[in-house]
Amino acid sequence: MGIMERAKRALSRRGFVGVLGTLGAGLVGLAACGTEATPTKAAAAVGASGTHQMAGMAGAATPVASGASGAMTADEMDKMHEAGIKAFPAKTAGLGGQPLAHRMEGEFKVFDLVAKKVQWEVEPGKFFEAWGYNGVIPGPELRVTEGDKVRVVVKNELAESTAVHFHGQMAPNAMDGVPFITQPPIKPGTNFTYEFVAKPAGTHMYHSHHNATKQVGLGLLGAFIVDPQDPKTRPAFDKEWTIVINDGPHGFTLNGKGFPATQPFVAKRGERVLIRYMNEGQLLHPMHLHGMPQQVIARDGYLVPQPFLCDTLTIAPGERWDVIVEATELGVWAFHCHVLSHAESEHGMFGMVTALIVKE
Ligand SMILES: [Cu+2]
Repeated sequence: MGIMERAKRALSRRGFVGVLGTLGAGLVGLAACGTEATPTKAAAAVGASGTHQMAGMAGAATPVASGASGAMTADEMDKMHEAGIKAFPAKTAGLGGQPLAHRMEGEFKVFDLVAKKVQWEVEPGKFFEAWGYNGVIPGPELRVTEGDKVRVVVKNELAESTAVHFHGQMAPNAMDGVPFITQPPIKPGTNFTYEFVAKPAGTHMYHSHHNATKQVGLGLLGAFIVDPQDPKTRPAFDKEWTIVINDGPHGFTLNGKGFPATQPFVAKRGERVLIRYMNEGQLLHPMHLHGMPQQVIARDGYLVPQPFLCDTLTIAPGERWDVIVEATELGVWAFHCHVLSHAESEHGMFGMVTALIVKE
Protein backbone atom coordinates (compact mmCIF):
# COMPACT_ATOMS: atom_id res chain seq x y z
CA MET A 1 0.00 0.00 0.00
CA GLY A 2 1.40 3.40 -0.97
CA ILE A 3 1.85 6.21 1.52
CA MET A 4 -1.00 8.22 0.00
CA GLU A 5 -3.33 5.26 0.10
CA ARG A 6 -2.43 4.54 3.71
CA ALA A 7 -2.92 8.17 4.71
CA LYS A 8 -6.26 8.25 2.97
CA ARG A 9 -7.44 5.13 4.77
CA ALA A 10 -6.28 6.40 8.14
CA LEU A 11 -8.03 9.67 7.53
CA SER A 12 -11.31 8.14 6.51
CA ARG A 13 -11.17 5.82 9.49
CA ARG A 14 -10.58 8.74 11.83
CA GLY A 15 -13.45 10.67 10.27
CA PHE A 16 -15.75 7.69 10.70
CA VAL A 17 -14.78 7.04 14.32
CA GLY A 18 -14.85 10.74 15.12
CA VAL A 19 -18.42 11.24 14.02
CA LEU A 20 -19.61 7.99 15.57
CA GLY A 21 -17.83 8.94 18.77
CA THR A 22 -19.69 12.22 18.84
CA LEU A 23 -22.97 10.39 18.36
CA GLY A 24 -22.17 7.82 21.00
CA ALA A 25 -21.10 10.40 23.53
CA GLY A 26 -24.33 12.30 23.08
CA LEU A 27 -24.82 15.61 21.45
CA VAL A 28 -22.01 18.06 21.53
CA GLY A 29 -23.36 21.55 21.62
CA LEU A 30 -20.23 23.64 21.61
CA ALA A 31 -18.52 25.27 18.72
CA ALA A 32 -20.45 25.99 15.59
CA CYS A 33 -18.37 25.33 12.56
CA GLY A 34 -15.82 28.00 12.45
CA THR A 35 -17.43 31.22 11.40
CA GLU A 36 -18.99 32.34 14.66
CA ALA A 37 -16.86 30.20 16.90
CA THR A 38 -13.46 31.39 15.75
CA PRO A 39 -13.46 34.92 14.45
CA THR A 40 -10.13 34.71 12.69
CA LYS A 41 -8.85 36.45 9.62
CA ALA A 42 -11.13 34.13 7.70
CA ALA A 43 -14.18 35.70 9.24
CA ALA A 44 -12.83 39.10 8.38
CA ALA A 45 -12.38 37.97 4.82
CA VAL A 46 -16.09 37.19 4.61
CA GLY A 47 -16.84 40.80 5.26
CA ALA A 48 -19.74 42.33 7.11
CA SER A 49 -22.27 39.60 6.35
CA GLY A 50 -20.66 37.16 8.73
CA THR A 51 -23.11 34.33 8.18
CA HIS A 52 -22.38 30.94 6.73
CA GLN A 53 -24.75 31.17 3.87
CA MET A 54 -23.55 34.60 2.86
CA ALA A 55 -19.98 33.40 3.07
CA GLY A 56 -20.89 30.56 0.80
CA MET A 57 -22.80 32.74 -1.61
CA ALA A 58 -20.01 35.28 -1.79
CA GLY A 59 -17.56 32.52 -2.48
CA ALA A 60 -19.67 31.18 -5.29
CA ALA A 61 -20.44 34.51 -6.87
CA THR A 62 -16.92 35.85 -6.81
CA PRO A 63 -14.21 33.24 -7.18
CA VAL A 64 -11.77 36.08 -6.58
CA ALA A 65 -12.89 35.98 -2.96
CA SER A 66 -10.74 32.91 -2.55
CA GLY A 67 -7.80 35.29 -2.89
CA ALA A 68 -8.88 36.76 0.41
CA SER A 69 -8.66 33.35 2.01
CA GLY A 70 -4.98 33.41 1.11
CA ALA A 71 -4.70 35.22 4.43
CA MET A 72 -5.60 31.92 6.09
CA THR A 73 -3.07 29.14 6.20
CA ALA A 74 -3.97 25.62 5.13
CA ASP A 75 -3.85 24.52 8.77
CA GLU A 76 -6.13 27.34 9.89
CA MET A 77 -8.65 26.45 7.24
CA ASP A 78 -8.48 22.74 8.00
CA LYS A 79 -9.00 23.42 11.68
CA MET A 80 -12.26 25.21 10.98
CA HIS A 81 -13.45 22.40 8.75
CA GLU A 82 -12.51 19.82 11.36
CA ALA A 83 -14.25 21.72 14.16
CA GLY A 84 -17.48 21.78 12.17
CA ILE A 85 -17.39 18.04 11.52
CA LYS A 86 -16.51 17.28 15.13
CA ALA A 87 -19.43 19.37 16.37
CA PHE A 88 -21.86 17.33 14.25
CA PRO A 89 -24.58 16.57 15.22
CA ALA A 90 -24.61 19.70 17.35
CA LYS A 91 -27.27 20.20 19.99
CA THR A 92 -29.70 23.07 19.50
CA ALA A 93 -32.99 23.94 21.15
CA GLY A 94 -36.13 22.85 19.35
CA LEU A 95 -36.89 19.93 17.08
CA GLY A 96 -39.49 20.24 14.36
CA GLY A 97 -41.32 17.72 12.22
CA GLN A 98 -42.40 15.38 15.02
CA PRO A 99 -45.75 13.61 14.55
CA LEU A 100 -48.74 15.51 15.94
CA ALA A 101 -51.35 13.40 17.72
CA HIS A 102 -54.90 13.85 16.46
CA ARG A 103 -58.14 13.59 18.36
CA MET A 104 -61.35 12.12 17.00
CA GLU A 105 -64.49 14.23 16.57
CA GLY A 106 -67.08 11.89 15.13
CA GLU A 107 -65.48 10.52 11.97
CA PHE A 108 -62.93 13.31 11.73
CA LYS A 109 -59.26 13.15 12.67
CA VAL A 110 -58.66 16.59 14.13
CA PHE A 111 -55.35 18.44 14.33
CA ASP A 112 -54.73 21.80 15.98
CA LEU A 113 -52.19 24.21 14.53
CA VAL A 114 -51.20 27.57 15.94
CA ALA A 115 -49.25 29.98 13.75
CA LYS A 116 -46.99 32.07 15.95
CA LYS A 117 -43.57 33.60 16.42
CA VAL A 118 -40.76 31.58 17.93
CA GLN A 119 -37.09 32.23 18.60
CA TRP A 120 -35.56 29.38 16.62
CA GLU A 121 -32.00 28.13 17.05
CA VAL A 122 -31.00 27.22 13.53
CA GLU A 123 -27.35 26.51 14.34
CA PRO A 124 -25.68 26.38 17.74
CA GLY A 125 -26.05 29.83 19.26
CA LYS A 126 -27.61 31.32 16.14
CA PHE A 127 -31.21 32.33 16.85
CA PHE A 128 -33.63 34.13 14.59
CA GLU A 129 -37.26 35.16 14.86
CA ALA A 130 -39.08 32.41 13.03
CA TRP A 131 -42.78 32.00 12.34
CA GLY A 132 -43.88 28.44 12.85
CA TYR A 133 -46.75 26.11 13.55
CA ASN A 134 -46.95 25.06 17.21
CA GLY A 135 -43.59 26.67 17.88
CA VAL A 136 -41.44 24.37 15.75
CA ILE A 137 -39.76 24.47 12.34
CA PRO A 138 -40.79 22.52 10.34
CA GLY A 139 -44.28 22.38 11.84
CA PRO A 140 -45.39 19.07 13.31
CA GLU A 141 -45.86 16.19 10.90
CA LEU A 142 -49.52 15.54 10.16
CA ARG A 143 -50.11 11.91 9.20
CA VAL A 144 -53.34 10.33 8.09
CA THR A 145 -54.50 7.44 5.94
CA GLU A 146 -55.93 7.81 2.46
CA GLY A 147 -59.69 8.28 2.74
CA ASP A 148 -59.61 9.69 6.29
CA LYS A 149 -61.82 12.65 7.04
CA VAL A 150 -59.42 15.34 8.20
CA ARG A 151 -60.12 18.52 10.14
CA VAL A 152 -57.32 21.00 10.81
CA VAL A 153 -58.09 23.92 13.10
CA VAL A 154 -55.67 26.78 12.45
CA LYS A 155 -55.32 29.56 14.97
CA ASN A 156 -53.48 32.69 13.91
CA GLU A 157 -51.41 34.27 16.67
CA LEU A 158 -49.30 36.31 14.28
CA ALA A 159 -49.60 40.06 13.79
CA GLU A 160 -50.60 39.56 10.15
CA SER A 161 -53.14 37.41 8.33
CA THR A 162 -52.34 33.93 7.11
CA ALA A 163 -53.91 30.83 5.49
CA VAL A 164 -52.91 27.19 5.10
CA HIS A 165 -52.70 25.27 1.84
CA PHE A 166 -52.51 21.48 1.91
CA HIS A 167 -50.13 21.10 -0.98
CA GLY A 168 -50.81 18.02 -3.08
CA GLN A 169 -54.19 17.20 -1.55
CA MET A 170 -57.33 17.11 -3.69
CA ALA A 171 -59.33 19.15 -1.20
CA PRO A 172 -62.70 20.78 -2.02
CA ASN A 173 -62.19 24.19 -3.56
CA ALA A 174 -63.27 26.11 -0.45
CA MET A 175 -60.60 24.26 1.55
CA ASP A 176 -57.70 25.07 -0.77
CA GLY A 177 -56.28 27.76 1.48
CA VAL A 178 -55.67 30.68 -0.87
CA PRO A 179 -56.96 34.01 0.46
CA PHE A 180 -59.38 35.87 -1.82
CA ILE A 181 -59.48 32.93 -4.24
CA THR A 182 -61.04 30.32 -1.96
CA GLN A 183 -61.39 31.91 1.49
CA PRO A 184 -60.93 35.14 3.42
CA PRO A 185 -57.51 35.43 5.08
CA ILE A 186 -57.28 34.20 8.66
CA LYS A 187 -56.97 37.52 10.50
CA PRO A 188 -54.74 37.86 13.56
CA GLY A 189 -56.42 36.36 16.61
CA THR A 190 -58.93 34.30 14.60
CA ASN A 191 -59.32 30.66 13.55
CA PHE A 192 -60.12 28.81 10.37
CA THR A 193 -61.12 25.17 10.13
CA TYR A 194 -60.10 23.10 7.13
CA GLU A 195 -61.98 19.90 6.32
CA PHE A 196 -61.29 17.45 3.54
CA VAL A 197 -60.91 13.78 2.75
CA ALA A 198 -57.24 12.81 2.56
CA LYS A 199 -56.28 11.94 -1.02
CA PRO A 200 -54.16 11.08 -2.84
CA ALA A 201 -51.75 9.02 -0.74
CA GLY A 202 -48.10 9.97 -0.59
CA THR A 203 -45.69 12.64 0.57
CA HIS A 204 -47.34 16.03 0.72
CA MET A 205 -46.94 19.35 2.56
CA TYR A 206 -48.86 22.08 4.28
CA HIS A 207 -47.78 25.68 4.30
CA SER A 208 -48.89 29.28 4.36
CA HIS A 209 -50.32 30.66 1.13
CA HIS A 210 -50.41 34.30 2.26
CA ASN A 211 -47.39 36.60 2.03
CA ALA A 212 -45.75 33.26 1.38
CA THR A 213 -42.23 34.34 0.47
CA LYS A 214 -41.94 35.69 3.98
CA GLN A 215 -44.26 33.33 5.87
CA VAL A 216 -42.99 30.08 4.39
CA GLY A 217 -39.43 31.41 4.40
CA LEU A 218 -39.75 32.08 8.12
CA GLY A 219 -41.05 28.57 8.79
CA LEU A 220 -44.82 28.25 8.27
CA LEU A 221 -44.50 24.83 6.65
CA GLY A 222 -44.68 21.15 7.49
CA ALA A 223 -45.04 17.60 6.18
CA PHE A 224 -48.47 16.15 5.40
CA ILE A 225 -48.11 12.41 4.95
CA VAL A 226 -50.96 10.30 3.62
CA ASP A 227 -50.39 6.59 4.11
CA PRO A 228 -51.98 4.37 1.46
CA GLN A 229 -54.91 2.21 2.55
CA ASP A 230 -53.02 -0.80 1.27
CA PRO A 231 -49.28 -0.53 2.01
CA LYS A 232 -48.63 -3.24 -0.57
CA THR A 233 -49.45 -0.76 -3.31
CA ARG A 234 -46.08 0.90 -2.57
CA PRO A 235 -42.50 -0.40 -2.41
CA ALA A 236 -41.62 -1.86 1.00
CA PHE A 237 -39.26 -0.07 3.39
CA ASP A 238 -37.97 -0.51 6.94
CA LYS A 239 -37.52 3.08 8.11
CA GLU A 240 -38.42 6.48 6.83
CA TRP A 241 -36.72 9.86 6.92
CA THR A 242 -38.51 13.04 5.98
CA ILE A 243 -36.26 15.86 4.83
CA VAL A 244 -37.90 19.27 4.55
CA ILE A 245 -35.67 21.57 2.55
CA ASN A 246 -35.87 25.33 2.94
CA ASP A 247 -33.90 28.43 2.10
CA GLY A 248 -34.75 31.74 3.63
CA PRO A 249 -33.58 34.51 5.93
CA HIS A 250 -32.14 31.90 8.29
CA GLY A 251 -30.00 30.26 5.63
CA PHE A 252 -30.08 26.83 4.03
CA THR A 253 -31.80 24.25 6.19
CA LEU A 254 -32.76 20.61 6.36
CA ASN A 255 -35.67 20.10 8.78
CA GLY A 256 -35.22 23.61 10.12
CA LYS A 257 -31.54 23.30 11.03
CA GLY A 258 -28.26 24.13 9.36
CA PHE A 259 -25.15 21.96 9.66
CA PRO A 260 -23.75 21.05 12.18
CA ALA A 261 -27.17 21.12 13.89
CA THR A 262 -28.78 18.95 11.20
CA GLN A 263 -29.74 15.47 12.33
CA PRO A 264 -28.06 12.43 10.78
CA PHE A 265 -30.08 9.28 10.11
CA VAL A 266 -28.96 5.90 11.39
CA ALA A 267 -29.78 2.68 9.58
CA LYS A 268 -28.70 -0.90 10.09
CA ARG A 269 -26.90 -2.55 7.23
CA GLY A 270 -29.44 -3.99 4.83
CA GLU A 271 -32.33 -1.79 5.84
CA ARG A 272 -34.36 -0.04 3.19
CA VAL A 273 -34.71 3.62 4.06
CA LEU A 274 -37.53 5.62 2.52
CA ILE A 275 -36.47 9.25 2.19
CA ARG A 276 -39.24 11.78 1.65
CA TYR A 277 -37.87 15.02 0.26
CA MET A 278 -39.92 18.16 0.14
CA ASN A 279 -38.69 21.56 -1.00
CA GLU A 280 -40.35 24.54 0.67
CA GLY A 281 -37.67 26.97 -0.51
CA GLN A 282 -37.10 29.25 -3.51
CA LEU A 283 -34.22 27.40 -5.12
CA LEU A 284 -33.33 24.06 -6.67
CA HIS A 285 -31.54 21.73 -4.29
CA PRO A 286 -29.84 18.70 -5.87
CA MET A 287 -29.56 16.26 -2.98
CA HIS A 288 -26.53 14.04 -3.21
CA LEU A 289 -25.93 10.95 -1.08
CA HIS A 290 -22.44 9.48 -1.00
CA GLY A 291 -21.80 5.75 -1.13
CA MET A 292 -25.15 4.35 -2.21
CA PRO A 293 -27.64 5.11 -4.96
CA GLN A 294 -31.10 6.49 -4.39
CA GLN A 295 -33.93 4.62 -6.06
CA VAL A 296 -36.59 7.12 -7.06
CA ILE A 297 -40.09 5.70 -6.52
CA ALA A 298 -42.47 8.66 -6.42
CA ARG A 299 -42.80 12.28 -7.40
CA ASP A 300 -45.32 14.55 -5.65
CA GLY A 301 -46.82 11.47 -4.03
CA TYR A 302 -47.45 9.65 -7.32
CA LEU A 303 -45.51 6.48 -8.06
CA VAL A 304 -43.21 6.93 -11.04
CA PRO A 305 -43.97 4.52 -13.91
CA GLN A 306 -40.48 3.08 -13.70
CA PRO A 307 -38.29 3.46 -10.60
CA PHE A 308 -34.76 4.56 -11.45
CA LEU A 309 -31.41 4.91 -9.71
CA CYS A 310 -29.43 8.10 -9.28
CA ASP A 311 -26.94 9.60 -6.87
CA THR A 312 -28.08 13.21 -7.11
CA LEU A 313 -31.74 14.16 -7.23
CA THR A 314 -32.81 17.74 -7.84
CA ILE A 315 -35.75 18.83 -5.72
CA ALA A 316 -37.45 21.90 -7.15
CA PRO A 317 -39.58 24.26 -5.08
CA GLY A 318 -42.95 22.68 -4.32
CA GLU A 319 -41.82 19.19 -5.31
CA ARG A 320 -41.79 16.06 -3.20
CA TRP A 321 -39.72 13.07 -4.17
CA ASP A 322 -39.67 9.67 -2.48
CA VAL A 323 -36.54 7.56 -2.81
CA ILE A 324 -35.44 4.30 -1.26
CA VAL A 325 -31.85 3.82 -0.21
CA GLU A 326 -30.68 0.30 0.50
CA ALA A 327 -28.22 0.79 3.33
CA THR A 328 -25.69 -1.69 2.04
CA GLU A 329 -22.47 0.18 2.80
CA LEU A 330 -21.15 0.65 6.33
CA GLY A 331 -19.92 4.04 7.46
CA VAL A 332 -20.81 7.68 7.88
CA TRP A 333 -21.84 8.94 4.47
CA ALA A 334 -21.94 12.61 3.64
CA PHE A 335 -25.35 13.69 2.35
CA HIS A 336 -25.75 17.23 1.08
CA CYS A 337 -27.15 19.66 -1.41
CA HIS A 338 -24.80 19.80 -4.37
CA VAL A 339 -25.20 23.51 -4.99
CA LEU A 340 -21.92 23.86 -3.19
CA SER A 341 -22.62 27.38 -1.97
CA HIS A 342 -25.48 25.85 0.08
CA ALA A 343 -23.15 23.40 1.79
CA GLU A 344 -19.48 24.19 2.04
CA SER A 345 -17.28 27.24 2.24
CA GLU A 346 -13.73 28.00 3.19
CA HIS A 347 -14.96 27.90 6.79
CA GLY A 348 -16.16 24.35 6.42
CA MET A 349 -19.52 22.74 5.96
CA PHE A 350 -22.73 24.58 6.77
CA GLY A 351 -26.36 24.60 5.76
CA MET A 352 -27.65 21.67 3.75
CA VAL A 353 -25.33 18.95 4.97
CA THR A 354 -26.15 15.87 7.00
CA ALA A 355 -25.16 12.19 7.03
CA LEU A 356 -26.54 8.72 6.59
CA ILE A 357 -24.90 6.43 9.10
CA VAL A 358 -24.96 2.72 8.32
CA LYS A 359 -24.13 0.43 11.21
CA GLU A 360 -23.77 -3.32 11.57
CU1 LIG B 1 -29.20 23.62 -2.16
